[in-house]
Amino acid sequence: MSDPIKVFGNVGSPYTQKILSLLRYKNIPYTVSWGDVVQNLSFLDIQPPKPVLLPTIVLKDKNGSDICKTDTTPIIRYLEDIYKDKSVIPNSSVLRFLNYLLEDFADEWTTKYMFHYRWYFNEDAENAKKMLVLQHKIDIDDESMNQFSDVIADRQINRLWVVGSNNDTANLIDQSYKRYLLLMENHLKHLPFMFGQRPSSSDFGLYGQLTQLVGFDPTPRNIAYKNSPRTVSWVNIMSDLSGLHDSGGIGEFFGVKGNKSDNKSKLNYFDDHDYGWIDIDNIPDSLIQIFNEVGKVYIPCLIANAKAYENGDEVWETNIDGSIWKQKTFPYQVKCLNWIKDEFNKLSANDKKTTLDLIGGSGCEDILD
Ligand SMILES: N[C@@H](CCC(=O)N[C@@H](CS)C(=O)NCC(=O)O)C(=O)O
Repeated sequence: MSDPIKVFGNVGSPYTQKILSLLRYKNIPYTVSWGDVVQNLSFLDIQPPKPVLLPTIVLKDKNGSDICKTDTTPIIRYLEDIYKDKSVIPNSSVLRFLNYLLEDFADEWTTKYMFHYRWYFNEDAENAKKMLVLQHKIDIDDESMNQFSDVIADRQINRLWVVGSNNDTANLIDQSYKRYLLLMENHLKHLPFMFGQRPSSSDFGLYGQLTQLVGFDPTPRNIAYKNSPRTVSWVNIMSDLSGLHDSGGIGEFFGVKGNKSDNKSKLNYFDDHDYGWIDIDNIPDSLIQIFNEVGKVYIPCLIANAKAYENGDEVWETNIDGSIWKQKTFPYQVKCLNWIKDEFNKLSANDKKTTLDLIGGSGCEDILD
């Protein structure tokens, strides 16, 4: 067996949870080190990446040397090349693009829910600041815990404006989160995953943020339990999909009707064939509705942010869904926008048309030309 992949991250980091769940699903051996990434890397004589992000993953290259990687979206594509079984990237180029866009929405927009609820309300901030210290060192004394908690809370609360959480945007974030939960509730009535009977990389992205929203911070947890029991259960299921393969899992386990033997023999996610993905001629409306939310809230941000970056403006504001959205210009999200466009431009003219027929009118088309 190849050396386990080393994951360095935190329990309270949604992107760490995203990658760990994906590694479990793909049955890729790993070890995880919780806590201070730089310190943990130093124990192994591994140089930290620049910038250090959670998670940082370390794997062996072909020559057996350690390579350090950050940023889950490219990491997942890198792993797909090495570990071909149980692919999380749909074969159909149209679905592949939609999955890319949804993963980006998960990583860059639903993380705004996460960061906002964690630090905006006092009750959540009081919870988070203690938990984040305790997850680093469970046996820390109370005085030190309180000291470190205050340092963490100060740092993070001061960064709320970076993600666009402030008094002007709080209501919009809250409304978008509640709509998103209802959209998930509705979609999960029809399908167990975003793009069918098997999880895609966007499922893991959405899951990562939801681990925190549903399992860590009191305010969004209460909202989720009230508004979407299916999302809450989905998060628990998503946490470990290591057995979802071959004839296990979906049939009896998920209660899918028509458990015929010919069906069963197709339940094979080990090879990268098409089984389990939705058919692009038969995309459920519940999925299209999710893209309506992407187009309503996230796409205007990407556009305004890129414009501000081009003009050298440090902050920008725009109108989203009838409300003002204000935030700091974020160079990384200019890259996100360009990567989405690159993915779209990889499509044939026909596939571009199919994509636009599916999500045209959502607002997503504003960045796809
Ligand atoms: N796009 C990155 C985002 C990773 C990220 O931003 N992680 C957060 C923690 S959840 C982080 O490391 N923030 C920098 C910091 O806390 O200093 C990914 O997908 O991995």
